[in-house]
Amino acid sequence: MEEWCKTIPKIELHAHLNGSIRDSTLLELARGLGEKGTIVFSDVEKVILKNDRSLVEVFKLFDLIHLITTDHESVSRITKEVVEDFAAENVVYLELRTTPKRNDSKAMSKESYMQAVVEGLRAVNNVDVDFACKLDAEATGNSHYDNGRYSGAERKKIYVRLLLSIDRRESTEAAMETVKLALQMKHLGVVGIDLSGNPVIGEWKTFLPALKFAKEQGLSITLHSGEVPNAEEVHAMLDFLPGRIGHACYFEEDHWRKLKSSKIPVEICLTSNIRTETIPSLDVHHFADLYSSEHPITLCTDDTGVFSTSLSHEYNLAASAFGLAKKEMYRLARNAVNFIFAGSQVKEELEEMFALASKELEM
Ligand code: 6MZ
Repeated sequence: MEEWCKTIPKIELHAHLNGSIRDSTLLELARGLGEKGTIVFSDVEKVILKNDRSLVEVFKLFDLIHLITTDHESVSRITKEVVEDFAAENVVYLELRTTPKRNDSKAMSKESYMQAVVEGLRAVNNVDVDFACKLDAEATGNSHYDNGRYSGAERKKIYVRLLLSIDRRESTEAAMETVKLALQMKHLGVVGIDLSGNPVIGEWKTFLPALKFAKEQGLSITLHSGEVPNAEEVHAMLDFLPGRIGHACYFEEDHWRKLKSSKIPVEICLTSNIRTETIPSLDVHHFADLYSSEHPITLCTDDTGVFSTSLSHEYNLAASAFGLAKKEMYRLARNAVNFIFAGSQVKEELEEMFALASKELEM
């Protein structure tokens, strides 16, 4: 089944760039810093290779990852590799999110950080990357799936769109700076804003002005919601009516009611939730209830590197944990087209590609 899950076209809507770094790349970059004496490699190696981490430890690991990766060259390299890795397992549309960062010691601004991400997209060469937003009228429509194969003979194609993350550690001004940068970068495939970071830090009211502004300006919004118990914040987030929400682990009865009536799609990250113990086991995961009540959901990886997972693995996990057959898995994958933040032209091309794929897939 995992092999089959690899062959189906898939859509990834919740992947953090630095959380998706390859272990081998992280170790190589860390070794380099160890040789320069910036870090003690043997200490860092233990942290990187440790597999089970609580939510608190995950955020400590992110601080370490950022220490190792925040220079322009590494950001470009990681972006290139992450896109290649998703494409290799037949992800056909990737919404990649990342937190624009300043690093004065490397003369890095939020803008130059994002330029490095775009350089990384341009550097991908073993798959065609469609990342710059075309206006519908300008779209060429020369889909790479015209020959009746969605993968295989011709070069593969992956659509990549970017979401700029606001870290919950940031101030209102810093959040606003990120939104303005997103607006400036629309022509480079930035389609929205994400709110993420350590869920025990920061307050909703700090980010709200920037998120409101983003919405008014036509950016799509996704919010990490309910990663820790915070009933009031979850209500405020649902009232905001974001385009999607991520996780929804600590939701209470009235949150579920509100979520279901508003039909906000949920990005489900099974392995991440289990590893960080925000959900005790898959048999009590909210996937089952949302799936059976036909609420819009999409399977995602969150952080392939940090949680040693892949989107195919997440699909396989869902199939076995919730007893879903191939047809149902295919439908789940295809349904995600409805929740992407890119425009109607991309949606149509993806629909067409899924239709072609269904003729070839054994189901
Ligand atoms: C909340 C998360 C996260 O932005 O440097 N991030 N935020 N919950 C999660 N679930 C475990 N996983 C990742 O990628 C890493 C950053 O993404 C957010 C955190 O802010 C983390 O520092 P970028 O590319």
